[in-house]
Amino acid sequence: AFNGTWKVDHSENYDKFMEQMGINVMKRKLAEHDNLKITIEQNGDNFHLKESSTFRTKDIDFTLGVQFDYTLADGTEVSGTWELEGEMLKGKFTRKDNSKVLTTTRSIVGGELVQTYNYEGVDAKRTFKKQ
Ligand code: MYR
Repeated sequence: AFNGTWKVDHSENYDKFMEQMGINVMKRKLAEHDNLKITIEQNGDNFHLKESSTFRTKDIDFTLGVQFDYTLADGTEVSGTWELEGEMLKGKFTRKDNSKVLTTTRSIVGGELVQTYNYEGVDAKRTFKKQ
């Protein structure tokens, strides 16, 4: 269900979320228009993602329930896992610099991919359309 190429369509409260993450206003302005595109290939518990945005292109491999390292577009390093709960992917990632936790989910809602984000009490959401 997650397989395919997904292009960001709109974001809600993403600026506030990034502000809570400690990202400065200039980077936030750029990130708001990052044209993020994610290609997802799921094979059982294994995922291969291609991320592309105005910041970078990146390949990501992870297995459900297995911890991996990831660097956010602003350089923040995190480590954590994705798990599947029902139809929803739930991610829990810990920042390496301050040990605080970022949680995120991905789910398909009405044919769109919805990703939610939470960090220190601030929620955001980005909606992606299938290409
Ligand atoms: C992935 O599945 O895409 C890789 C792991 C994702 C970890 C959490 C992503 C949160 C992104 C928040 C961006 C904050 C602004 C730089």
